[in-house]
Amino acid sequence: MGEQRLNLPADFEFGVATASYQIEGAVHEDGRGPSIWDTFSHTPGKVVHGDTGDVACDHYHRYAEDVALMADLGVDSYRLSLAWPRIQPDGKGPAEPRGLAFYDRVVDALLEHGIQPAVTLYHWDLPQPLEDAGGWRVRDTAERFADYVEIAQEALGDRVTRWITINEPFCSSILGYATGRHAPGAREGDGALAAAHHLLLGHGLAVQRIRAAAAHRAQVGATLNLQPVSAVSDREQDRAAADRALLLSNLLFTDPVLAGRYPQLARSTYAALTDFGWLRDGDLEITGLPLDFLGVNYYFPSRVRAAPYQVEDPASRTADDLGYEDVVDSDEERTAMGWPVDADGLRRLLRWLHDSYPQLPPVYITENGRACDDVVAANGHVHDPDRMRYLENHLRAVADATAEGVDVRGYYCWSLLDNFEWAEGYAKRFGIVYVDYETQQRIPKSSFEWYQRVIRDHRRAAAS
Ligand code: IFM
Repeated sequence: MGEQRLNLPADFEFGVATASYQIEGAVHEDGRGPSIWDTFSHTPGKVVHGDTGDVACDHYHRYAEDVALMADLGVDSYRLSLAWPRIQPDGKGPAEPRGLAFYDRVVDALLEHGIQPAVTLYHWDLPQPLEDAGGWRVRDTAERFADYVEIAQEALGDRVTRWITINEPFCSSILGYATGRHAPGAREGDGALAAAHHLLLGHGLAVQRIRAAAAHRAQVGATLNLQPVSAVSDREQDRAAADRALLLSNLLFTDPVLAGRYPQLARSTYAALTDFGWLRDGDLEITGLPLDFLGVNYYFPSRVRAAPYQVEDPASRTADDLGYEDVVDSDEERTAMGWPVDADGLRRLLRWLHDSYPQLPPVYITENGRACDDVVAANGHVHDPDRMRYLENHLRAVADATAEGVDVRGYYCWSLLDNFEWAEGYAKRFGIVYVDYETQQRIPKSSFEWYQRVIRDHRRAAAS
């Protein structure tokens, strides 16, 4: 592995990513308020083994050790997220200085090691009081989000120059409000579509606030999780099913953000569920504000065939009930999550973005990685060749896309640490650093050493 050079641009950036609720723990400390994930994870039956983020990786107390690990790894940038309920425990009102002070410490520690922070403002931990008032279904949450973003920008904007407004609005809206797999666990039609819209509106309002306040011009973007989508056959019903899958996984988000529109297919597909009453004049100019970059999270592609709807009456369906199902061949490699492995899917996705959106800004891969059933061997090592191969092949796919003309500026591996994998709890490990949750010991896996070499070799080659 790694004998052949990765043909990435000389100034290509390498990073790692995490998110607040997945690693921080300390949920009752320093004035932090409850988030929807505290509520959800403490609800019996929602998370595997009843796991919660109460302690997670205890990063709140061990951040210095984790930053030192990143320095050793040699990354250019670290993508972290801020917990809104640490900064505004009720989701509105004055800032909690102790919450801001924690992120001050983290940002300063990163900069001391020459690591650029890339800060995600919303990675799913909505303050519970805002959910009690309607959550992302209501427009007010987008306005509250913009206020919180302004507080964060004022506190950290002198040092943070890369902001990611929202992470994976598909998950926050569709998994949160349609399938019920994620917090807040709702199963709705119009509510889920309204949530998607208000997340994107919140994103646009955040872009405006950051640009208005930034002393120097900060880079601002959003992170979308996207998939290349194909039909299993040329049959008309499978091709139509693939169109609906593309709508739900990509177009509902890429069109408003990259083209300031909703696709016609959204109107026809969801005609029985919604009258788009939540869409106001001027909203799409805000969701579609030009961005400095697009963050793309890629894990696996979608291959679909037509399937029966779960609910007969179109007006009573949830927003994800679109009459298709994903197909994975029995001989395809899968990760510990059950997700198919297809590195070229990342190249195809990047090409699709490039070909579909003339206004596509530069792209950062803000997440990519895989879960493996990692174990600590008798000699204390964690050997994860499947992850190394996965990461290498996906980096090669990025290089292929850049060779085809897509402007990709960097890559963040998901994740630095094993962590709380949402509804899967601690059962799935994505880290390049193993976390022993009993002792909180960190053990860099062989993929950590591999990534370290990739970064070092790239720097050497770029300098020569
Ligand atoms: O752990 C998540 C992350 O929070 C968002 N993107 C996908 C990852 C793996 O499921």
